[in-house]
Amino acid sequence: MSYQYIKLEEKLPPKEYRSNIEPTWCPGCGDFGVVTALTKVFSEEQFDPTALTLVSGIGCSSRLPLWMNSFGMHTCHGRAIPAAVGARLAKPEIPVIVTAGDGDLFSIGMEHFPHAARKNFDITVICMDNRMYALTKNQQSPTSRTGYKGSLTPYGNIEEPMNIIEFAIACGATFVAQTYSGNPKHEAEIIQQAVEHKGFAFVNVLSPCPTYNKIDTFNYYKGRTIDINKDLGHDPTDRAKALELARHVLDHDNDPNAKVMLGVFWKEEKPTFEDKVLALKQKYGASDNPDWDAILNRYRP
Ligand SMILES: Cc1ncc(C[n+]2csc(CCOP(=O)(O)OP(=O)(O)O)c2C)c(N)n1
Ligand code: SF4
Repeated sequence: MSYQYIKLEEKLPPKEYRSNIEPTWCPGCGDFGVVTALTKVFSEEQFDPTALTLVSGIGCSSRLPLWMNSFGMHTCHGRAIPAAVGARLAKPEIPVIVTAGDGDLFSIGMEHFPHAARKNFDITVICMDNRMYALTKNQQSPTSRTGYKGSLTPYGNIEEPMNIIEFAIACGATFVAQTYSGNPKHEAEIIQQAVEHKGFAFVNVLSPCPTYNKIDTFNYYKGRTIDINKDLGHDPTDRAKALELARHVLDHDNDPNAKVMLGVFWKEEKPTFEDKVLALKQKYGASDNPDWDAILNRYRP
């Protein structure tokens, strides 16, 4: 018992998934890579633009749904996940994808992530991780490295960055991966796997901000990345190994010999929240068009 996505009978070219609004992002912004990857994936998956929802919060990255030909929700800062869950429950045959920043998802919006993950709603959450707040002009975020100099940390960030890969696995996400905007092929492959995954899928996209972040740049990542699945043979169904690798995902911040790990860390098959609701409905014969008056009358004095 499972919901199936609405699909087109034939593929649309990737460009058909772009809206006619010109992106206002700076030239060279890593977030462009996510737009390209998504249009490619939507075309491959034969998603119907009129049956597809992208949800974001607030931030440079969160503008993404504006550039796309699909339904889009630009919610309040940090509230993309609950809005996405609402859309998902209302129309479970429509794919729902969250596209937001590291600040939006892991700072102000943090409380939503663990509960959506453990309940295993069938949504894909894509974090465009530039390791700072860009829209508000360069403050440190939960993923900023120690020592990062932003507008509020002129002497360098005294905090340690949050390991969001380890966190996502611990929260119960059933698909956890990391990719990089400088590797479009890998990025599209990983996002496609996440979208096809039945359950809560989290993809962290390392997405440089050339305007403000002068450390976590395309140049920094060049030659530093390693594919944990192809190069290290990591089996994403091995939880102990997934957690062990995830523990070291930020080692490169302090160790020039450590690699930036890309790939699928963790994947497990579990019933989704929506499928459990469907099973209950079928078991107890619940109607999709109930007699609301009869139900309410039971509670009327
Ligand atoms: C309730 C609320 N608090 C604060 C802000 C200000 N604000 C807008 S975007 C943002 C951070 C954006 O950072 P991130 O999500 O990492 O996205 P980026 O701009 O880096 O892509 C903040 C603090 C806001 N818009 N609303
Ligand atoms: S400020 Fe940074 S994150 Fe925002 S659009 Fe420009 S390059 Fe992209």
